[in-house]
Amino acid sequence: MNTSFAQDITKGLSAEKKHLSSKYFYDDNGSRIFQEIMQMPEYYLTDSEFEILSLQAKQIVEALKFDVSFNIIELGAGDGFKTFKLLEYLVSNSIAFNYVPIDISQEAITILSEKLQERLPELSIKPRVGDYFEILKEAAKNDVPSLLLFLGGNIGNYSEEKAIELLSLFNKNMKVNDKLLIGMDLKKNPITIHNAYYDHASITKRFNLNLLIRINREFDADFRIDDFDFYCHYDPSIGEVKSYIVSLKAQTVQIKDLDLTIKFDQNELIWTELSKKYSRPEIEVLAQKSNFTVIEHFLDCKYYFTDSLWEKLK
Ligand code: AVI
Repeated sequence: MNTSFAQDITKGLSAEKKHLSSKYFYDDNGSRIFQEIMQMPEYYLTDSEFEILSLQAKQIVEALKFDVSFNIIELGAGDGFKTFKLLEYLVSNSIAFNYVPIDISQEAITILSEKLQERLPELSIKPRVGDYFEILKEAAKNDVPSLLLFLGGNIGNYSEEKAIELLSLFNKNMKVNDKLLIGMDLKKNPITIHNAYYDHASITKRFNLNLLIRINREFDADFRIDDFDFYCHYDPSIGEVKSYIVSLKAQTVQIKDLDLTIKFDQNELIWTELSKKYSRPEIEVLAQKSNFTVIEHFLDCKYYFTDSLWEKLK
């Protein structure tokens, strides 16, 4: 049994205000639904970041100011689709580097490595499966400068406190002058943001409800999926999209393997996800609080998203 998931379900569904973490969205099925989300016309984040890495690879590499061979360590590499353009630029300009993609999924890493070897045969790729920090710690031991990639806007799924904790941990496992390129979604017209999460085809709804399907399968629970719905809300004054699962009626759910009976009132919510949107000053503060300095922001042409280049301070 996945024990941290079990503990989080017990704690989250027994709380006065029910909650479940979006980190549990990504079982095989959830990862597939997320691929669908990234292809939706409303989900501008992926296209914006792809544009940045396609059109500004040269500027990003110049801003690194690494004058020797370096490592590019990608945290949560997934299918590596976005990173491809950056790697392609480096390879075609004969710049010396190793690409170290890290992911918890062996399957994702195998597919990524095969694809890259086929499309960029000259690329030096050293894929790793496992815990980010173990691998980062090892990388920090050698003298080779590193560029860490944390793309896709994933930092936005952490509360401010957790984001600072995570970024400080990255920082602790980096060498002075190492760089971090971090993808962050920017504040913009609230309707654009609302539509990216409240999509017409209800793919984001499926993404959320898949969490209940996952709990049914892994813990022998009896959530009746049709008796739940999805709601999300963007509050532009604080830059937060919050997503929820809504119980459509008063009902009781058994989670047999956890010996739990959960009661829901009609319209009761389970908070599932935070997707934070940032202003540039907020990004500066986040960098400072985790011992980085912002070198430069690389924005797409609509100013929707930034790949922000940070440097570890002494
Ligand atoms: C992975 N993460 C940055 C996505 C986001 O935009 O918060 C996950 C997601 N949730 C709903 N749609 C996409």
